[in-house]
Amino acid sequence: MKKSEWVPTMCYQCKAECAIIARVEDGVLKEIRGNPKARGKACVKGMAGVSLEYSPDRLTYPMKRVGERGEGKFEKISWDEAMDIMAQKLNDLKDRGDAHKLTANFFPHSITDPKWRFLNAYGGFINTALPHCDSAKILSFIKSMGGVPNHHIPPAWFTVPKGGIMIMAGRHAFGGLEDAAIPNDILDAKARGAKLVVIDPIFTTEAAKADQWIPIKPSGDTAFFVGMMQHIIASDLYDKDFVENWIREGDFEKIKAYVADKTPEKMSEICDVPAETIKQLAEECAKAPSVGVDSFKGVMLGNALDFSHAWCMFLAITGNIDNPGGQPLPDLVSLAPVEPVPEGPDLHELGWHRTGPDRDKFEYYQFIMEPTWYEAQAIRNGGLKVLITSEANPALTEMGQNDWQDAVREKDENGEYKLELLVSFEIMMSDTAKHADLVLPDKSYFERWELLYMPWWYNFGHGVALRQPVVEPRGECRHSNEIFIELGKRLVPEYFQFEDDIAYYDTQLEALGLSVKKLQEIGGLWSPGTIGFRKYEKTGGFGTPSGKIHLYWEDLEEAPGNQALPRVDLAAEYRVNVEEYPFILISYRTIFHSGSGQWTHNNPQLRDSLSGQHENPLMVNPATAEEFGISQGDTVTVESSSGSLQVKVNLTEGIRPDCLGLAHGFGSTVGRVATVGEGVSDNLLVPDSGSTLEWQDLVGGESHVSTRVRIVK
Ligand SMILES: Nc1nc2c(c(=O)[nH]1)N[C@H]1C(S)=C(S)[C@@H](COP(=O)(O)OP(=O)(O)OC[C@H]3O[C@@H](n4cnc5c(=O)[nH]c(N)nc54)[C@H](O)[C@@H]3O)O[C@H]1N2
Ligand SMILES: Nc1nc2c(c(=O)[nH]1)N[C@H]1C(S)=C(S)[C@@H](COP(=O)(O)OP(=O)(O)OC[C@H]3O[C@@H](n4cnc5c(=O)[nH]c(N)nc54)[C@H](O)[C@@H]3O)O[C@H]1N2
Ligand code: SF4
Ligand SMILES: [Mo]
Repeated sequence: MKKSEWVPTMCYQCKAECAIIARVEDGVLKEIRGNPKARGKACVKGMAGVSLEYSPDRLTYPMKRVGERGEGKFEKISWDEAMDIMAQKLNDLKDRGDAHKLTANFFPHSITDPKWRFLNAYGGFINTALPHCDSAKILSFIKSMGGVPNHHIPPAWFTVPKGGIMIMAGRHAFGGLEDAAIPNDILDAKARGAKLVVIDPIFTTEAAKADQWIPIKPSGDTAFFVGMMQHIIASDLYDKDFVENWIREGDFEKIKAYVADKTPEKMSEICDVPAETIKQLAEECAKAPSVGVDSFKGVMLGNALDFSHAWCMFLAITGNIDNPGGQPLPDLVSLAPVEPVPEGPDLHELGWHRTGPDRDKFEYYQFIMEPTWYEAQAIRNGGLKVLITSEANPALTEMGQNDWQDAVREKDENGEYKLELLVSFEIMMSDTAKHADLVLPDKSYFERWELLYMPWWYNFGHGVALRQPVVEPRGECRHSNEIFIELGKRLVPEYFQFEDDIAYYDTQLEALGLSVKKLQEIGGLWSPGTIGFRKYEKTGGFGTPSGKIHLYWEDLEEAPGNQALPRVDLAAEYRVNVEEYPFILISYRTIFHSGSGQWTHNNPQLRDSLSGQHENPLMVNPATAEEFGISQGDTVTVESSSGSLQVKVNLTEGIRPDCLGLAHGFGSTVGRVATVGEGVSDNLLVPDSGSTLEWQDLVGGESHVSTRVRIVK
């Protein structure tokens, strides 16, 4: 009889990090399923994790670059040599007084991740795509409610009552998962009698399941929600109790005056949704027992901050905050600090903007900048000397991908690379690793310990979760956390007095009466067991200075364009090229792939043309195709102001005629599967932040989602 067991752990085939169970037979990983203790779902990527674990593309030993950057020529080295190269360079940088010129492009699994601790202790800083993807949203919730309810946490769909309304406004919840359980939670709520409304220029999988699909014009969401508010207030349908008791005195009057002339008819002209539809949904929302709104990347063109602001206003005037089916606020538990806690450098004092250069210019730019754009800039102006990437793929991640690659290869007058050291922790060779000086083989998520602590995450119920090794590591793989703890012991030992990662997590878990071992014994998942609705009633208010909800942002009166109240139409800022570039390119996610990364784009199961997604043809509406004389399967050239690419056409009614759609993340140039798979990188078309900086500063968003393009047959 073979020894077979199911081990609970946490998936990492995408950044949702769902709870899974892994079947291991005689030390070999065989099968993955959702963990029944966490509502039991794993998506297709999660189940394809076995292919990742045993992929022949896995990196298994450290390597040093021997050719030029980007050539992809490496030789095997020892971990000792790799550690020495890093320690020497970092010591040197610190001696020069330039510790803040270390940047790490990471994905932190916990707000107390050991890698992040190292950065704070050493004096470098983190630069990650993760919080910048919805920083406008986070900022809005902090300003309005004094809390961070909504990073990757949507409304708790499993709490929606009968008659409740679920609105996805630029949220592809069945494809860009935040938890594999969410699609089921939404469908279960529908089965209980809740209504699903999808506002999206694309007929997504959730639109197919929706009671109502509203194909909005991209970037029209602020106008849409403001139009609904006007109608609700004018019809005296707002939640008077909530408004009176919980909105700061004076703010509601300001909103009333602000929306007065923003009628559904007027807003309809901006968002291209009939006024009747705006009114109908407004009335339904005002009368429903609950309304939950979820949005993510869909708000990123143009009105990111304005939309997030309008979204908070809408929730507040309809009384949908911290109620079942509405917008939950986090019920935070804290881990114990590991003393002494490093403070991190004061970047503002160093003359830097929050996460980038030019503090003065970006006084009001409150967001985390697009990491790759910032990196390219900082390499060129001498602000970035050592870059370490882990679980990120900046060579393909973002708009202006080629500019990042060029900057990394740029040399000074002495023929030395301007970026002195580039280190890539990876599981497989990637386009980023191809440019690195050191390529370090990380342990996969089946091989390492990790404490996941993002208290507002949907999936772990506002608690902690344990990732544990289920199989032996491949080759010489070591976990990046182990490496950073070792570097910490060498470079900043006063902050790394604990023995190893387990000891670090044990200290943190003491605050919850847990340890790694205890957490393991109870199945790896712990939560306080409550979502805790209407906590503000018990605690006497919100985390804002007044304890009430702030909907008028007086501190932004002086910001460019006055951002104290949402601006409904920023079209002028982004429609500059409207005649030249008549279409809006929509980049969206698919259930089969994660980001731009190797983990799924190089997985044979997920790249299969029948059971996965092999390529990303361009979505074109048949009416548009007819106008241009384009047929199914044709290859067309798509051009933007910053680039062009050739792509196969897929005709579909499921997209607005003024939009073109492209699934994000394709375009890898390395790996056995990725290089034979078809597909193009949308980021070849998306201009980098630098080219849209002025309006980004105004709107607080990034141009990931929608770019102005044209078709050339
Ligand atoms: N499978 C998978 N899951 C993932 C990820 C992944 O790469 N793959 N990535 C994770 C990460 S990092 C993130 S940030 C989330 C992102 O999660 P989502 O934001 O839900 O993912 P996208 O598919 O990019 O969704 C954007 C949706 O907005 C629509 N849209 C575009 N412009 C507009 C607009 O102006 N208005 C409206 N109303 N809709 C618009 C698009 O058509 C698309 O359906 O997904 C996470 N989950
Ligand atoms: N055009 C366009 N661009 C976008 C977006 C979009 O919607 N459209 N979305 C943006 C958003 S919201 C985000 S968050 C960013 C995400 O962009 P990134 O943060 O760069 O993430 P990924 O592209 O998913 O790359 C993750 C990398 O980590 C590697 N990896 C996987 N597992 C491990 C591991 O265990 N250890 C190590 N060391 N490495 C591992 C993978 O192989 C992969 O190369 O992309 C952004 N870029
Ligand atoms: S959504 Fe799928 S791939 Fe992502 S963590 Fe969950 S199961 Fe894994
Ligand atoms: Mo993201």
